[in-house]
Amino acid sequence: MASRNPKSSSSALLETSNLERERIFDLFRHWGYLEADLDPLGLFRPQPQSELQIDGEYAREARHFYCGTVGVEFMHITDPERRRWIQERFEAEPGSVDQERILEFLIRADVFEQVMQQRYLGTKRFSLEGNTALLPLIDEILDGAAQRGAINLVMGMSHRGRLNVLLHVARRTPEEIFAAFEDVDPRSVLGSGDVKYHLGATGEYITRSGGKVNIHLVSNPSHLEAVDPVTIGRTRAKQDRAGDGGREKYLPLLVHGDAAFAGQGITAETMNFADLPGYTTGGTVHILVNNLVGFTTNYREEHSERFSADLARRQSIPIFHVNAEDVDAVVRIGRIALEYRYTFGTDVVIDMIGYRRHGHSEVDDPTVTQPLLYKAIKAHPPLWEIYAEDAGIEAGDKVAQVKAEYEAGQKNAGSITKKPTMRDLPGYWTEYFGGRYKPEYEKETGVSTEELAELTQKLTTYPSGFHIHPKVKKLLEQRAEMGTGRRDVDYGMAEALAFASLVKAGIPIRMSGQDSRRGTFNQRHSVLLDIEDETEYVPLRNIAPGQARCDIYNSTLSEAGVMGFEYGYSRDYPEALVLWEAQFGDFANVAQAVIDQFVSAGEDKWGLLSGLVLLLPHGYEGQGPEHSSARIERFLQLAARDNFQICQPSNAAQYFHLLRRQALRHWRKPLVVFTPKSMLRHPDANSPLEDFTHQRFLPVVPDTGAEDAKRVLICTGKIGHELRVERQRRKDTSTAIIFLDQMYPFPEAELKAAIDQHPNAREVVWVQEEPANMGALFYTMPRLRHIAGERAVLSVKRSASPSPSTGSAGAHEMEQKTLISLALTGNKD
Ligand SMILES: Cc1ncc(C[n+]2csc(CCOP(=O)(O)OP(=O)(O)O)c2C)c(N)n1
Repeated sequence: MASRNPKSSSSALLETSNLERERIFDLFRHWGYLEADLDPLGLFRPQPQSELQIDGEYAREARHFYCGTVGVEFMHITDPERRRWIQERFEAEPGSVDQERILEFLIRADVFEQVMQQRYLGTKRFSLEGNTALLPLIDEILDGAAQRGAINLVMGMSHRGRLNVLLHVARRTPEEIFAAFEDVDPRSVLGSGDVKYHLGATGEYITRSGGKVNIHLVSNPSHLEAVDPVTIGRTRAKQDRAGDGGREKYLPLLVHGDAAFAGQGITAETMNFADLPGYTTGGTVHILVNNLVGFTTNYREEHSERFSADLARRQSIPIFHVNAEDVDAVVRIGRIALEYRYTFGTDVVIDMIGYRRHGHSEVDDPTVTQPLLYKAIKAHPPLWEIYAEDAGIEAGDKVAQVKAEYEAGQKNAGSITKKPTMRDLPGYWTEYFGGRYKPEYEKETGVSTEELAELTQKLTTYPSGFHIHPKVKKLLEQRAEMGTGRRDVDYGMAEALAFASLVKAGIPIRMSGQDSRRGTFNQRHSVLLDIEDETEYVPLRNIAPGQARCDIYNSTLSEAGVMGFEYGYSRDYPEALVLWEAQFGDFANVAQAVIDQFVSAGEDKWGLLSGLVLLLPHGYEGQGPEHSSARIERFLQLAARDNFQICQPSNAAQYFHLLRRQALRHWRKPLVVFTPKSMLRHPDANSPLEDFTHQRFLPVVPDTGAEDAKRVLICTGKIGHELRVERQRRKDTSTAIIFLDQMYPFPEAELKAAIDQHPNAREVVWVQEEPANMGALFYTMPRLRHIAGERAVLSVKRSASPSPSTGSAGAHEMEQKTLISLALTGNKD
C-alpha cells in the first residue's frame, strides 16, 4: 500500500540507520554488563557474548557506554520509563567529580588501616583495603541525599571495613576507636558487651556541599545479613514518626559482603519488603563490598550465577556493577543510584568489585588457599597511589599528615580510662529504661466499664451501607455482648479492647505476622471487608478523635526477616506497642538468630532496649510435631538478668492486662507470649467483663476454691484448663491447680503464696504437655524445690522425645488422657 506521505529516500535511510543503532544499542543494554571490565586484578574476566561481537561505529559507541568499568543490569526492569531513565544517564558524558576530595578519602582509609596494623599486629580488624572506594562512594550518596532532604542515614553493615566507616562516615574520633583496641575499662563489661566491630554508633556528617546528615550505624551481630531487616525496620519507624516526607528524610543503606549477600536467605527476605505498604522505606541503597572471596571460599563456590548480586534481579531494580579501582566511576554510580532511589522510590544495588588485601581477618594467611590471587594482590599498589598518579596529584604530604594525625589519636587513646559510648540515643528513649525489674514499675491496667462499653461500640460498628460478611457480623454482635457484660469476653475481644484502649490513650500499635489481619485462627478480624467492593474499614482506626495510629499488616511468608524488621521498628518507636505474630509458634525458630542475637541479647551486648512482643501460638492439640510447640524451653534457656518476659496468659482478661502492662510500663523489655489456639474461644478461658476493670496482670493465678487440697498442680496454659475440667468431672476436692502465667522473671513470692494457700498439700506437681526434654520442666523444677519447703516436688510430662509431638491425632488423645489422669491420681516422678 502506497504511503500518503512518502518519505524522502534520505530520511528513510536515516530511519533505517536509527533502527540499526537502536538494535545494536539494545544488545549492549541487555548484555553489555557481562563484558564489562569489572575486576581491578583482571582475574574475574569478562564473559564474551556472541551477540556483542559486532564491528562498526554503533557497536564501538555502545561498548564504550556499557562495557567499560561499569556494567549495568536494567533491562529486566518492567517500567519503560525507568529503563529510559537509566539509558539516558549511561549514554551521556559523565559528570565531574572532586578528585582532591576522593583522594583524601582513599588515603585516610588506607593509612588508618596501616596505623592499626602497626600498633595491633595480630588483632582482627577486617580491613577495607582493596575496597577503599567505599568511602568516596558513601560520601557521594550522602551528598545527593542531603540535597534531596535527607537528615539521617540509617546504615547496616557487618565486619568488613566497619572500623573505617565508624571513623570516616559515623565520624567517631580515632581516640574512641583505638580505645576499643586498647580494651580500656574491661570491668565495665564483665560478662556482657560486644566486640568492637559490632558496636553501633551515631554521628554527624558534613557533606561535600555543606549539608548535614546524621549517621546511625546499627549494632549488629556476627550473623551476617541478620542486621538487614533490623535496619529497614528502624528506618521505617523513623519515617513513620516523621510523617509526611519521612521517606526523603531517612535513607537506609545496607553494606553487604559478596558471599553473605548471595548465600544468606535473610537478604532475600529483606529485599522482598521493598515495595510492600507495611514495610517499604521508599528504597534502600545496597552496596556490595565485593572482594570475590568469602573467608577462604572463592566466588565460584559462593553463588551459582555469575554475580553475587544476581539475587537482586528478581526485583525490578537496577544493579550497577562497578570496578572499585575506577573510583570516579564508582562515585558517579553512587550519584545515579541515589538519584534513582529518590526518583522512583525503590531499592538500588551497587556491586563494587575490588579485592581483599589481607586474609579474611589479619590473623589469617590467604596464601594457603588463594596463592595466585595473593601473589597478584601483593604486587598491586594501594588504590590511593594509583588514583593519585592517574589524577596527577602529589599525595606524599597528605599521607604523612594523615598518618601523624592517626598516630596521635592512637597515643591519646591510651589515656582514655572509661569505655567510650559511640552513640547518642534519640530523645524519644529518654522516658524508657531497662535493667532489672522493680515492682514500682507497675501501672494500673484496668479500664472502667463505661470506657469498655464505649470502645466496644466503636469496635463492633461500621459505616452504614457497609456490606459486612454474615460470619463477621455475627462475631461483632457477640463482641458487642462481651464488651457490655452480657457474655464473657474471649481472647479476640480482649485483644481488641486492649488495642482500642491503648490507641485511644495515644499509644500507637503496630503488628505484623502471617495472616494477622484476620488472624490465623479467625480470631482477630482487625480489618473489615465490604463483601461487595472489598473496601476496608478498620474499627481500631476509628476509636476516638486524635487517637494514635494502628497498623496491622499481613506479613510476607517470612519469620527471620519480619521478626527482625519488627524488632528494628520497636527500637525506634519505644512509645508504640510493636508485635510480631507467628502463624504457629513452631515457626518462630526460623527466626532463631533474631531471637538469640537481638531480642534476647540486645540489651546485654549493646545496652539497647526493645519492647517487642512476640505472639507465639502454642499448645498440644494433636496437630502434629510442627503445630504444637513454640519451644518454651528455648526462651527459658535464654532468660537471664531480666532480659525479657516470658508469659502464657491463662485467660482473656490476663491477656488484656498483659498487653496493656507492656505498653503502659516504661520498663522496655521484649515480651514473649505463648498464645492459645483451641482456648481462643473456649468458655473456660473466657473472662467476665469485671476482670477487665480492676485487676492487673497476675504472674500467678492461684486456686482459691480448693483449700483442702492434698496436692498442688502447677502448670501453664491450656493443660491447666483441661485439668480443671477433669477435676470437676471426677469431683476431686483434693487437688489444687495453679497457673503460672509469667514464667520469667520468675514470680517466686507470688507462687510461694499461692502454694501456701493450701497448707495440707504434701505434693507440688509440675504438669506440662511437652515432652520431658522440652517445655518449662527443667526451669521450674529447681525453682519449685526452692519454694516448696517440706513438700515433695514431682512432675508429669510426656516422655522425652526428639520431636515435640506425635503426628497422630488419636495418639495425641491417648497421651493427653494419660497425662491428665497421671496428674490427678497416678504416680509421678
Ligand atoms: C551467618 C554466618 N555464617 C557464617 C559466618 C562466618 N563468617 C564470617 S565472615 C565470613 C565470610 C564473609 O564473606 P563475605 O560476605 O564475602 O564478606 P567479606 O568478609 O569478604 O567482606 C563467614 C563465612 C558468619 N559470621 N555468619
